[in-house]
Amino acid sequence: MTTNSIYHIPNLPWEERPSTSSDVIWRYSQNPIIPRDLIPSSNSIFNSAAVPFGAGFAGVFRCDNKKREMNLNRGFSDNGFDWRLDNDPIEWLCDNPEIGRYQYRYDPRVVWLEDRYWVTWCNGYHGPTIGVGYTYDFEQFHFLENALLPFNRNGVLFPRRINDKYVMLNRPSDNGHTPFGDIYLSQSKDMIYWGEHRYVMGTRGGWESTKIGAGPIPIETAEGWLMIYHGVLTSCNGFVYAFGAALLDLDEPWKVIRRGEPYLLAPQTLYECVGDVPNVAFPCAALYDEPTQRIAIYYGGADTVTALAFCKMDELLDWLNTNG
Ligand code: BMA
Repeated sequence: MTTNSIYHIPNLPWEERPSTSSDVIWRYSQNPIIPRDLIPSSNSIFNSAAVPFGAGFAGVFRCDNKKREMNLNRGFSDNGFDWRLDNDPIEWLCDNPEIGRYQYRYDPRVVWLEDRYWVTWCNGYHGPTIGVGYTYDFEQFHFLENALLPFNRNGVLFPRRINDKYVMLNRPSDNGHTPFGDIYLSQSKDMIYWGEHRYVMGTRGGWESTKIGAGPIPIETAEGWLMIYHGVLTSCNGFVYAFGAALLDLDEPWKVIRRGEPYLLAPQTLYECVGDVPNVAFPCAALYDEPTQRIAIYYGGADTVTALAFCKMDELLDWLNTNG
């Protein structure tokens, strides 16, 4: 057992597995937790990240507005289920106007790392790349740099340095809807200059045959880093986004120890199958309470709403053993 305090969240949002289910993962019965119109400005609120903050929770939310601009809004919650979001997007403080200029921002991830909350997102800079910023207090947000050259998406930081380097999963892509994509990892001494790129894993058949991308911040366990990731298949009706899990080596996290063959969760409910982009379940955050083994996963449904799913770490590791 690690004693990392980031894995002690006694007030983690939780609902027991329904008696009718024997699946390793189950959806919250009151999904979606965030409707598309929670704030007056929003067209849709999805693919968003939550972290413990103070006595409750804070988050960075993907809010596409009614002009269909993609941007990031701040939110707070007492219980992790009911959220209050700002109607206006976060204004990022940035010393460099060339970098700070807004083109688009989406799919945020947030992690507590050493002394602050780091935020990464898909940032428009002559094409999609990975924006890196931070906040100490969810009041002021600082935009540091773009980590990588376009085109890249799904930049996800590990919650601690590994071998004295910051580590970021990412997914090289194209300027459009990207009909390919494997997960890579990049390393940095300072969060600005990224290199020592390593290949982590690529597409396989079925639900993850077209492209894959890291989802929530990886969770450290005694057996390895638990990486929840999305996988995409191309049907005759377009892309279908599901998510699954793999275990990465603790010291050399580009080495895959185990990888689940079936998906964990695929779009099957109305709010996952119907919306602005049908058939999308897209996870961006997972909260873990080690004493109870509980995991709460925040995911976007159909590029329209935000939903929650639950599982238990010990059961998920068993599932990876038997299904990997
Ligand atoms: C990806 C990203 C996600 C989105 C998904 C499905 O390329 O744009 O934000 O959820 O497509 O549209």
